Amino acid sequence: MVSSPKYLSSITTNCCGFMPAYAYYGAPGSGKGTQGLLVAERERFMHLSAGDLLRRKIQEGDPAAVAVKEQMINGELVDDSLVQGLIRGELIALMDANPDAKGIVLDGFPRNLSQARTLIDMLTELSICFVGMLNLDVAEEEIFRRLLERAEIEHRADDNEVSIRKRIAEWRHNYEDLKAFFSAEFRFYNVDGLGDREEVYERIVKAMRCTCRKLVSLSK
Ligand code: B4P
Repeated sequence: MVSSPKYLSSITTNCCGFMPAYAYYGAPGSGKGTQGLLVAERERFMHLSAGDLLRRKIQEGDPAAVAVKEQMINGELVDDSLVQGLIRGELIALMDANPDAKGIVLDGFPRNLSQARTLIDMLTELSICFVGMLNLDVAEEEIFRRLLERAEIEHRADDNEVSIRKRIAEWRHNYEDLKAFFSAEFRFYNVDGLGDREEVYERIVKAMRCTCRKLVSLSK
């Protein structure tokens, strides 16, 4: 079933009028980008992908981004301060360009504790209401299947076996820290990412609404 537009519109009200923000997390190939784009298209959310932003900056010839190109290809996280600076600039530009947006999905940011803390400060400063993090859970065999399939179509330099293994290890390494941080102060949900895109989409939207209801009941 495809959700009707504005399925999530009540969330804005529940955030006391502030723009709601969600972070999508997960191993590479778990579907963060795919689902972020769907929510953006169907619910009038903005979608900010850290990976896409870095790739765009490299293409534009931004020297700091070009300098980390090899790290990205190798499947390593790039410098926190670089990503944080880029995310902040893009967030401000997106908000200026989309005054009617209903919310924002941060895809692939934060990926560690330091980025998580910076994000909360950044959003507070920009009067954005952080609601919670959704982790997309997908078995390792399926991750390899998806990314090796994508490699044949899109030829992304980091979609090779060695890099995929490193990216999965990085996700595992930071998972517990992020889960503990967001569970304690905000919300953290595991969402089953197996199944077709529509099935996963339904689960995501349900989790987003559920996360928000908890926020409201907490504030009462
Ligand atoms: P990303 O661009 O975020 O790459 P990724 O983790 O591999 O996820 P991606 O978005 O591509 O995949 P998705 O889960 O959407 O990051 C790339 C690199 O940038 C990092 O390794 C790092 O170097 C750097 N970086 C990014 N963020 C950073 C940060 N915060 N700090 C430091 N460095 C950072 O999956 C997409 C694939 O799965 C597609 O092929 C899609 O068709 C398929 N798919 C999705 N849902 C499916 C479904 N339900 N069924 C079948 N296939 C599905």
